Amino acid sequence: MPRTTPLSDIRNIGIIAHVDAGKTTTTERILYYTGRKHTIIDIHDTKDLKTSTTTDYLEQEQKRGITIQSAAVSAFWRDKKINLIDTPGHVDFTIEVNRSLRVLDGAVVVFDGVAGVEPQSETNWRLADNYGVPRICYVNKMDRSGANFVRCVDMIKKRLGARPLPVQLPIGSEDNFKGMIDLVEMKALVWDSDDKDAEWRILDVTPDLADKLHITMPEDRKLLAKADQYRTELIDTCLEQDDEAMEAYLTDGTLPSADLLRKALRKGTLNSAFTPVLCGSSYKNKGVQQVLDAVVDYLPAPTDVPSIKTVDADGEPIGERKTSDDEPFSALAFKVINDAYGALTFIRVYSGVLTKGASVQNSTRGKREKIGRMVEMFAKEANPVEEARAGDIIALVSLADTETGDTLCDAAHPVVLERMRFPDPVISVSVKAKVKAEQEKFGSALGKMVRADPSLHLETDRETGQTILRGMGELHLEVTLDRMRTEFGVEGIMGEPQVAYRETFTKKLTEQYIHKKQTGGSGQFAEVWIVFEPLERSAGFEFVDETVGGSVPREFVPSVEKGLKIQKEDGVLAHYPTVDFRATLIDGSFHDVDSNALTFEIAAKACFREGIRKAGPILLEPVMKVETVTPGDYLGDVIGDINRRRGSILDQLERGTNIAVVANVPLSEMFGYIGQLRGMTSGRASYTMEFSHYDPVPRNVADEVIAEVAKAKAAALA
Ligand SMILES: Nc1nc2c(ncn2[C@@H]2O[C@H](COP(=O)(O)OP(=O)(O)OP(=O)(O)O)[C@@H](O)[C@H]2O)c(=O)[nH]1
Ligand SMILES: [Mg+2]
Repeated sequence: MPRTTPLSDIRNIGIIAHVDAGKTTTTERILYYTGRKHTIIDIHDTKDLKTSTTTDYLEQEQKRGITIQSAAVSAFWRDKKINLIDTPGHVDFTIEVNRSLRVLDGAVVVFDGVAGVEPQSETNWRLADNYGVPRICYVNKMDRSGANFVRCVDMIKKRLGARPLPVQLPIGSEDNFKGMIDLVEMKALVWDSDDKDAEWRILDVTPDLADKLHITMPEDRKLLAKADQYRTELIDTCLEQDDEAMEAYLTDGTLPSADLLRKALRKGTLNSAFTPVLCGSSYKNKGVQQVLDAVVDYLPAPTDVPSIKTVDADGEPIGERKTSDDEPFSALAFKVINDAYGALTFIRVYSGVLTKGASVQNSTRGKREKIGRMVEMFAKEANPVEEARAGDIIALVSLADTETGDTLCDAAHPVVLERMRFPDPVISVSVKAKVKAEQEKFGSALGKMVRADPSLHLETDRETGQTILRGMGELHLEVTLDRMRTEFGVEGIMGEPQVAYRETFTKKLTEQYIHKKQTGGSGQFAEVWIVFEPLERSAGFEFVDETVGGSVPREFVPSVEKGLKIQKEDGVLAHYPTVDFRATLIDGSFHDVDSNALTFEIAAKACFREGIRKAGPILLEPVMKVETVTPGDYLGDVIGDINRRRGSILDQLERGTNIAVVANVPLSEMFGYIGQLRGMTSGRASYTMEFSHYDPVPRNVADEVIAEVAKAKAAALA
């Protein structure tokens, strides 16, 4: 089967932004204007679950009115095939933006015309920088009260350190937003109604435009009066991209044609010399078709971006694979989901052709995969396809071993493609099935959720045996459990975030214990002498036998060790495990009849309990290495807050326009940090943390912890 859409006619793009900027609203319009659907559903009409937008089809998305997982759709515009991924803006689901940007060629960055550049737009912008994704900016919500195009462009420059280049100017704003001046054609596009089917009129940009259209706000009129100035800036910037046009302009003042300008805009966008900025109101159906034009005109086809890098076992680049049907097959699995069709593995094909029934190599895992059903996804709808070619994004049904981030390739020409990077989960809770009988079903569903989401981690707590789920934030964990209910029919419950304390002691001492009991005829007897000494942090537990002359018979020494091992797990202060010490058995005595393995085990346990109580026992707590990235304005507040959390500052580093504060902070003080940090910095700071080491808990804090554990124990026994 020959190729149906030439590679140059494909646009693989993502829509990225801060939460609520209007990505899904815009996507919904794109599908309408390209004829992929006949009605438009608005976000606020989906809460009763009776209807949903095309891309926010999950129950959790409908109810909360936010996007949680990215969804792929495709549409044709001016004979170009646009494959589009609508991504979430909430920080907890950042993995979805991350993996989308990894496989997309270009992006539309949406801004709320009132709020401008928000934290998640900043984070996503940097992600796009990392992946080298060319983008265009769309200042949406121009109809909202307080919308300000110029301020937004200014923030793109200052906060993102980008070079924004307006290719449109809004005509009016708020209630009086009428359309925009197309600075490339130098024409005014004017809508007379908010109706989704309203056509725009095309007017000349004349000095009386503002009067004619009843634009009254001074700011809006001022901007229109500057149209020529903006047009000049556009032309000058475009000429930088085109030597010939520059030459013509300099010799006889020839102004470049609109077509020439568009070509230069495309070139400059692809090499990230600048970022074109458009404006509109998706909700009021103004400017969306123009965004589609810009996607076609300025964003890259798969062949316009650098070839995908291939890497060695250490992830170091060793070569590249050209985007072409004629190269051997290679693709990257960037997402696995579980749905009605079973496990679906989304892949982006970088080279070659994949046909149904083929056998390919998973070069990341060294396994073979047989390609069964292949589908093109349209949000939740799967449409079977027979083959996929370079540049395509499709899903494979029921692969055996392929996980997110794996490379699939022609076994005769194996390559591993550049890896994906995942964020580290920072919050953990214990989880279990609501109904005990469903624990197994719960476990298997949880396994599937974790497989689909690399920003979730699952582990079993060694001490409590509890299942611990780690994720990006509370919403992330909450949504994960709720999706298990709707997608796998099993309900779970979540515990409070917990800190794993430990115990140790500070003094070396020798303890003697005699276990002696006389019950009727037979008795129990064992005597042990044990030296307890503290060791350095992380040394764990050591047992040494130094007895001589059979004071403790050889066969009973392991019983002493066993007794200590059991007892040390139940520390003398608050029942936490005791760590970092050595116990040396130096002496003892026995009775021919009354001594046995059990009596020595009992004696060792008691010896530990009695001894450690006198050895200056202390509580240890996990300390996290925390890195908080904040704009300089909030540095003082951030540091003050870390100090209040018993933290110690290790370092301050420059991070672009921000400062990274590196500190050690006890884990117990980190609960609720994200909320406090966001509040303190208007949401502009972020943090990550990882385990560093255990440290003694200060006396007053330890007393509280010990009292609390005692209270909980008492409550459990009552
Ligand atoms: N006034 C106005 N409201 C808009 C516009 N575009 C979107 N909205 C509203 O903004 C809210 C959020 O829109 P969404 O499309 O869900 O935003 P999103 O960027 O997809 O949000 P997330 O996916 O959760 O990050 C909804 O209530 C929309 O109706 C606009 O142009 N004007
Ligand atoms: Mg959305």
